Amino acid sequence: MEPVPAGPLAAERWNTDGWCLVEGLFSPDEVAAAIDEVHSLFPSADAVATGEVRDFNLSWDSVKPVFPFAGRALNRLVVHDSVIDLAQSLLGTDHVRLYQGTASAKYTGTHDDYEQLLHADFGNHTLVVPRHDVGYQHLLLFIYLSDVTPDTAATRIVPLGLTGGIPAERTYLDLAEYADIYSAEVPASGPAGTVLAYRPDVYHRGTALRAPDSARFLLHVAYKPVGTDWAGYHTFPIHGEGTAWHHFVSGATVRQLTVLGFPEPGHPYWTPETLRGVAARYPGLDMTPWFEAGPHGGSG
Ligand SMILES: O=C(O)CCC(=O)C(=O)O
Repeated sequence: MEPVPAGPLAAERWNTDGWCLVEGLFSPDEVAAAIDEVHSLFPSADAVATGEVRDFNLSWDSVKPVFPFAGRALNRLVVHDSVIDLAQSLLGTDHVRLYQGTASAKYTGTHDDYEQLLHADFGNHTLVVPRHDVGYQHLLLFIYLSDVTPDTAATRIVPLGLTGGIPAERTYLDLAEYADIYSAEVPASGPAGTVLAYRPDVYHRGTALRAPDSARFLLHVAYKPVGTDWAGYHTFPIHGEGTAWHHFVSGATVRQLTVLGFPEPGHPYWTPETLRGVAARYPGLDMTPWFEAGPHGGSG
């Protein structure tokens, strides 16, 4: 299935197949800057191929860098207006929250070949099972930061229509029992800058790189509707004392902060005291919209 612009066709695929490939969400410069920055987090394909890299954990289960990243280019994609627009449109609500932002790398010829069983991500994205209607669905995204082809570890995906009979609680599919489902998987290929959007009950699996001396880099990003406390992956307040967070906040928009759970201008949280305190905590953040919306009472 080829990438399409965000719009009715992408939405139809998301609703019918449970996944779609979206193109054109970012400018070429934004993609190029993010690729440069991801290379500062991970070894290059060449460095791995030549054996130069010795002290880097290349296995898939290694701890991965998470949002907020130290630079601006990756953060920009995670909370890009077009990504938030996509989340709002596919989830059918304006009230969305980012709940995952992480970067990953895979290489040709490492001891971990990255071949996975078909699985659905709700196993580690929610405490319950997926529900499809508005207000309950979540959106998982892979933002490609290298060209992704069947030989460079394109994720294999199965359209939802073929997996409807699988019991709702089954997160992993046995190779022999579900051989017919494995034979129906297709690669989610696309050039750097493409976004794979998929639902948490869509069966998919990671695969090995077969192209010589190659690497695949991507961002894993997920959004959910407000109020779905049973779904999650990271918490952001844990980063509140870090320089990456402060750097991010100093350039962030109201919309970007809102999807992270920061109280919106006009929210009852804001009192004269909290307005002053937050402004003091983040001297680089232009708090004009929060001050203009005013306080809601309190002790300040
Ligand atoms: O690497 C991929 O293509 C998919 C990874 C994945 O599905 C996972 O780790 O859960």
